[in-house]
Amino acid sequence: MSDHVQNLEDFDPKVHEILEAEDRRQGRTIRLIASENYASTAVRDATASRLTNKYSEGYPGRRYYQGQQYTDAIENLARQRACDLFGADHANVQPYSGSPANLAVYYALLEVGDPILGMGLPFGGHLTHGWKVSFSGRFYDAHQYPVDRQTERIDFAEVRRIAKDVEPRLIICGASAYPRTIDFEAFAEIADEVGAYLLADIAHISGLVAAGVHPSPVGLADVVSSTTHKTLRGPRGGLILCEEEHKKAIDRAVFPALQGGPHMNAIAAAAVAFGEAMTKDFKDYAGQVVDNARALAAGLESLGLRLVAGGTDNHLILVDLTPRDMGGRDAAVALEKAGVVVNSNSIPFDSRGPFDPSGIRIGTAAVTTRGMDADDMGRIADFIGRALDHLDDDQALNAIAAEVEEFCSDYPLP
Ligand code: DSN
Repeated sequence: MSDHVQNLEDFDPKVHEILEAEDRRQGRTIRLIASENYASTAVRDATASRLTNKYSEGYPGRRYYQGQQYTDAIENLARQRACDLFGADHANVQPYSGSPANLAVYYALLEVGDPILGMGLPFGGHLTHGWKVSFSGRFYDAHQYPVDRQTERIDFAEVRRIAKDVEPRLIICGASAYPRTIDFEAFAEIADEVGAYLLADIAHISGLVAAGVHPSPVGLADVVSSTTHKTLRGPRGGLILCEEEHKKAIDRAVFPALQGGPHMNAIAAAAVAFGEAMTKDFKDYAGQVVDNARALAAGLESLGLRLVAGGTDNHLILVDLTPRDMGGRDAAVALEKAGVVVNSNSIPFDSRGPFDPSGIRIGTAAVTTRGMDADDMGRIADFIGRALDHLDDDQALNAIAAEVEEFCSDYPLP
């Protein structure tokens, strides 16, 4: 057998060993990173398919290389399922991930230098919503809306005031760290009043939207962007949904303007994930994600922790550690030692810097996939509370990690 056809373990034991170790890490720890999930075996099978070998620049029926009988079939299926799942007119399933999807939307709708208005990164927005270090803050005249200082929720009077002032060509709603329901109707009204396009970036909540446990922006926003791997539980990838009117501009922006060959194996896996998301099991799953987030939020509050915006309506909780006199980074490092994996995160009006902010962000999409329920959230809150009480005590943190591993062994990875 030539080296080329040997399996991974035989050919490259080093890589194999690292991947096995990652599997064990994922299995023995509690995954609370709000943007992560566990894709199904079916999704991973499609990701590993031989479509990874194929180039297919263009779109179904109009490709630049031969041999597209099955790429066309798979991309058409993915597009149709995405449209059916979200009730959209058109879907582009080629973006490599969420940031390239947003870049394509900007490219399609704007000229360089146009004013845009998005949620500030420190208030829960994404880098690509106009933050200064991203293309969106450099190539456009980017303005940002905050959340209200008291309620830590979006203040639509303030969004409207800023929108009237800066007259953006595009308003971006959606967030990476906002625990409350997003009122897409209110954003659409403001966009309409100021003559702006509206982009809803639902990367975090697309699984909840697909399942009907969060309101949908489809039909309200001109364009909707998403990743496919967060609450939607697919492969890593991006998705753009739009009205018929923007279809040509969006498709041209993705290819040929910004991308070359689409990753057809990821598109096949996205088709599988869209199919999964149409099932009753997925609807039940998404409802449980929200129930679990509420249960975990209640558990954390009962430990005396302060939650940004007073709790959660979705899959995500932001904990403000300022009253505990600790930074988010120290907390995240200690939690990881205890087997609980989160990320440190800025909170609204954070007095600390982005590398060591005042909060941690917690999400329930992944633990719910493993089958954990609201009672289990009580156990998880307890692990978190004890780890935060023993920030510098490695022995105590190791002991919690052993308990976490035992707890996780009841919930095998998909
Ligand atoms: N990195 C993603 C998140 O964690 O929210 C956003 O791109």
